[in-house]
Amino acid sequence: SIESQIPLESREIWKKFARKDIKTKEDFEKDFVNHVETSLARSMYNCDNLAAYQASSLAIRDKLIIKWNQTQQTQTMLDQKRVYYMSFEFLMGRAMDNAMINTGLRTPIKESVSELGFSLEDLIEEEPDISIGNGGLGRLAACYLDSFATLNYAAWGYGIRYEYGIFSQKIVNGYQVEYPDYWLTYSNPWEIVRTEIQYPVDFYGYVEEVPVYEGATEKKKVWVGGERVLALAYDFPVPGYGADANVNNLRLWSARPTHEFDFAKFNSGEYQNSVEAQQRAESITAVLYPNDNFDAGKELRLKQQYFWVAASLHDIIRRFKKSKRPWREFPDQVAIQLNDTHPTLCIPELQRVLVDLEGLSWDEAWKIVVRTVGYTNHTVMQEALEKWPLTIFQKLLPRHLEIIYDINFYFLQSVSKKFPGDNNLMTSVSIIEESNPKQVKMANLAVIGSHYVNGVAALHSDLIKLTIFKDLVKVFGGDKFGNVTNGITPRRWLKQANPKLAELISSKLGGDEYLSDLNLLKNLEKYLEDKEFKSKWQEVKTFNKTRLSKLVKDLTGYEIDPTFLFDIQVKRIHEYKRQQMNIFGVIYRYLQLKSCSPEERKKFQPKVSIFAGKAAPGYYMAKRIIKLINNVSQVLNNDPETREYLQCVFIPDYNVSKAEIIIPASDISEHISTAGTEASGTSNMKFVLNAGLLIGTLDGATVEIAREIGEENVFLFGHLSENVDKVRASHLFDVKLPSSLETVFQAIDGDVFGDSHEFKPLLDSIRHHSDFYIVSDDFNSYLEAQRLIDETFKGDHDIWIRKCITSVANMGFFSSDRAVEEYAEMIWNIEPLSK
Ligand code: T68
Repeated sequence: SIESQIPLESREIWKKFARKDIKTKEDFEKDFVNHVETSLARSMYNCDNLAAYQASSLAIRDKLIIKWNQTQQTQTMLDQKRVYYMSFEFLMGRAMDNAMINTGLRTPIKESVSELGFSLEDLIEEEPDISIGNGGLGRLAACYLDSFATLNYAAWGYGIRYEYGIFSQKIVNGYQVEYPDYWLTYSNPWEIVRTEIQYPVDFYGYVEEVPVYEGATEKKKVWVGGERVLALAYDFPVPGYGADANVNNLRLWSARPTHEFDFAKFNSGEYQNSVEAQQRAESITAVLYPNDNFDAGKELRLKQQYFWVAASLHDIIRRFKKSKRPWREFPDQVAIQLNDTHPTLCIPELQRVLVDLEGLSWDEAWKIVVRTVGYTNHTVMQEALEKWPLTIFQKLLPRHLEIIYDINFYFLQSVSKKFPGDNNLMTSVSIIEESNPKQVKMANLAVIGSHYVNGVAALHSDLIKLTIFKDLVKVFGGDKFGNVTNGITPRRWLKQANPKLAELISSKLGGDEYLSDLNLLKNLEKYLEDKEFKSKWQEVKTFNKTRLSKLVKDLTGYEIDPTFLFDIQVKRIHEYKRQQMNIFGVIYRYLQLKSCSPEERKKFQPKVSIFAGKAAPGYYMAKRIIKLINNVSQVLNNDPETREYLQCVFIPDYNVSKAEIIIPASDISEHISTAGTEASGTSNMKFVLNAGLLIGTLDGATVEIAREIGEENVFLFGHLSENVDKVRASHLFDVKLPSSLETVFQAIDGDVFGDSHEFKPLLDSIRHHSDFYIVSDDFNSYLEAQRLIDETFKGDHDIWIRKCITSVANMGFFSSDRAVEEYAEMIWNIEPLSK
């Protein structure tokens, strides 16, 4: 039973007035008006869309909280193992629509809202995205939270409540301009501040030797922090899918100054600094670093990481201690999953707490740490692997650095026993890189300090064993390394993003069950010959393309034609993702059209190339790519000779809620990274699930998508991952452009798309700087795949639709429910909560 301070005789009254669940329209309306009048201090005379959105959210949130409380009570009572998903980023998108869908209340609330004088669609538009993430990694975490709750796992997310999420992007004269994303402007009805949950977190200071107990001669090391801040908890309810589903928790930490501070430790010179530092406390959680797949190595980022890790572990340990179990049972009660290396400090921090504070022996503690922690890797690219200069580490976390040295010492000792004299191996597996400056290699620490390491798609998981972790595989054996292919939640990425398709599918499959058992989609194959079904399928696509056209008009002013083939590439802008190759392809097509007679042009499949995505503010090349896309758009969309056949648009400020409109509208989407560079990709899954086909390289999860839906349904091209090194080496000193690409470059050099100087670095990186991403090698094969797409799309349209239906029918594997179940079974060793 759960402890309570309420005397038994008082409990009846509590029960009598326990908050009732929203069941009917009337319940909702009552709560809505109540929130307008009290929580918002407004009335029917000054309730605008924003207030109505907030009141609706508060009413729905109340409902979630009731369930949330029940879920937490059940979890505490059952005292089963819990999972803590540590992610530095959660790209949640909007909460309200999702909450209505998952609880099954969307239809009654829509009616209520309309009876109250509003349109639900308008209210949904009032909600800012929760964009505290960069891209795939953050969105993956959000999909997994949805699956945890839906599948009834006792699993929490832990992250940071950044006040500024990923910047919002405007396009000015074709250039990206960044604006701050202050998503908390109108307060956030979805969060609950837990003023009672605050933990101190220390930084800087020094390490001291003190007696193990008072008066003892034996000494132990302890850390005396120099600067202290408070971590304050904010909770976000995460509803599972289904009327009776659980509501899980996402806990985000916010930094606050503290007043209990040991000034005595400081001389007067440091006093000033320490007070200033106090005032700077809040800056720790002020802003999300806007880089994806790149390690910027800034001290403030390490500070963010420790702040978050220390607060989360404190919380986890407090909860564990309530059960009064011995420490050795910690790994039976707690699983901690590291979403990339960002939370790797969990390893030395847990070791520190166990040894320095709880008095366990080093070996006992280390066993517990390793059994508790699992690590997910999301990249093989060198520039994305986190490394911290020892100097920064030493200053900020002096005791942790010592612990890391000790971890490394014992580890290397065991390595040298097994592989005596193999110095190269020792250098490669060491946590410390003997570079100048010396650095802590977080990926090595993560592998050494966890019991299992997984990649995020089959190809990627094989690659990490052959590249960055090759030598660690020698030491630990291959069994420590495995794969969990990423997945996406069909609740948001089908039902919410594409209600028309979801409805059509439900009508055939006899209900919504497929949304929680995605393999049921397989039954759609029965309708491959059903004419009426196929024509409805086409209607849905046209509806979604029209919906996107409206958005494009609103955001860019360009009018695109829904009868064109929609060819879409939306993701962070990165050279390895090769948006440059896509735009070169568009230019090639344009030049072809220009050189044709008007009669010949009519043979072309009309097409619009749609781009969206943010470039990291400091990523010069990525920003040039955006500028080129915008310049090309301007030329193409204003060329009366060709615009009936080819258009191009760049949609500004790509985010989750825009993705929900963009993805369902695709005929073709592009996943064209240099083979071996994209760990998985997840938008590839979203596009296929929304009845679009892919053009792609054999990279990341696209390999498995082709396996599941049939290679004949994917337009594959380009060099294979195993050949990329060889291809690269072949033009280390001299790149030969194919004539197709040469023509494109000539047009750009000839100022056809504006001042060519702006694009010179982009072209030079290919023609003069050895073309690292092998654009020149893959270009013709890419054009050939595009030609095949045109031919297929223009040909018998029934064939196209059958491909789409077959593809959707075979997407069951890519549900995040499947992915989460694999983690639970293979890595966490937990079962869903028994109800
Ligand atoms: C992505 N990684 C992978 N990183 O690129 C993508 N990096 O292939 C994969 O599908 C996805 O993770 C999910 O597994 C990222 O999104 C980042 O955003 C990131 C952020 C900070 C530092 C480094």
